[in-house]
Amino acid sequence: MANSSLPESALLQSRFRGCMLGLAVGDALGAPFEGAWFLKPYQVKDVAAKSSRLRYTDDAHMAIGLAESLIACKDLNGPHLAEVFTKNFEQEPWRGYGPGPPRIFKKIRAGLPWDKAAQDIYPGGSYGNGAAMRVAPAGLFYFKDFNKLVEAARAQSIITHAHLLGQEGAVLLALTVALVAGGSRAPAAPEIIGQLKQYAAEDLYLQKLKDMEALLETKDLGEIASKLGNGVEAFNSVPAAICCALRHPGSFEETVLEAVSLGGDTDTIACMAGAIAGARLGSEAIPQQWLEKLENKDYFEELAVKLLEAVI
Ligand code: F2R
Ligand code: MG
Ligand code: MG
Repeated sequence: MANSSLPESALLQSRFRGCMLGLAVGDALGAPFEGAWFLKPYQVKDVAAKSSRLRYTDDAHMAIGLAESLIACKDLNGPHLAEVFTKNFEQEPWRGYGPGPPRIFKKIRAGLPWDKAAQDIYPGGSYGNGAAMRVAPAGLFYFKDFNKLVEAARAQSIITHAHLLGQEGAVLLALTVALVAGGSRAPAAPEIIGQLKQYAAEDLYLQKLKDMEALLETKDLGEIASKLGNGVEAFNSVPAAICCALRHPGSFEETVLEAVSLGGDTDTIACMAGAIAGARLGSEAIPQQWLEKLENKDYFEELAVKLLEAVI
């Protein structure tokens, strides 16, 4: 993509659209395979080609909620966001939510404070990937200020994911989105990994970031899944999603097809990888045949435009 030749505002608009559309397309492509073993990219393409609609799940649904709240409040507002997440879930509870969030939304409705309701849902809180899968709009919104980005990524996490490992996954994903969306040219993989290491406080993520460096060129997807993970835990999915995006810096299609091909939590890994690839390459890089079928495509674009208007 020749994005670097576009004027700055058009470039940013393309990247913001690319991120919001990319996360939804990735989620929808991966959704039919969630929990599957390894796949071949052509299997993923075939299922998408035969589908009349590409339907997204809780991942993109919660990203919509985060974008709506950031746009309405012009900042991360915990109580407002908790209300938006809860209301959106109540309107569309069939989107395939993880086990924890619906229980938390009930507690919020029963009057528990937004930053307390998730504390005892699992021992130490949830380290599921639910906080990371939805965080990309915060990466866009705070792309100019990494301190605020980290604070916001954590604040949006604690509504449902109190565990530090759940929060750190969200921080790393949001930072990656900001790094590729923000500059005149997206940094190369070693530079991105180096920056992420500076923000990784937990040894588990630091080790996986080190492992990622050695996996950028491998042809063995099994090695990626076994070293970085492909599961529902944040630490077993965020590194894999970042790795897929860094391995294919010039292709949205290759990024998301690889993310789904890893198997496991396919919708979520592809959602996060799609957010990064879309933010890097812009909306023009997303195959038209997928965009045409994407459920609520116009709304994802509208949110992207409003997010950008709120930050420039
Ligand atoms: N829910 C699903 N997939 C199930 C199938 C859906 C089906 N296709 C359908 O259409 O209905 N996917 C979605 O859930 C994942 C995000 O989950 P989230 O929001 O993080 O939920 P939760 O419950 O907080 O955590 C998920 C699991 O992680 C483990 N876990 C978390 N913290 C733990 C802790 N402290 N100790 C032990 N285990 C912990 C638990 O197994 C949780 O159930 C995404 O994949 C999204 O797509
Ligand atoms: Mg899902
Ligand atoms: Mg999932």
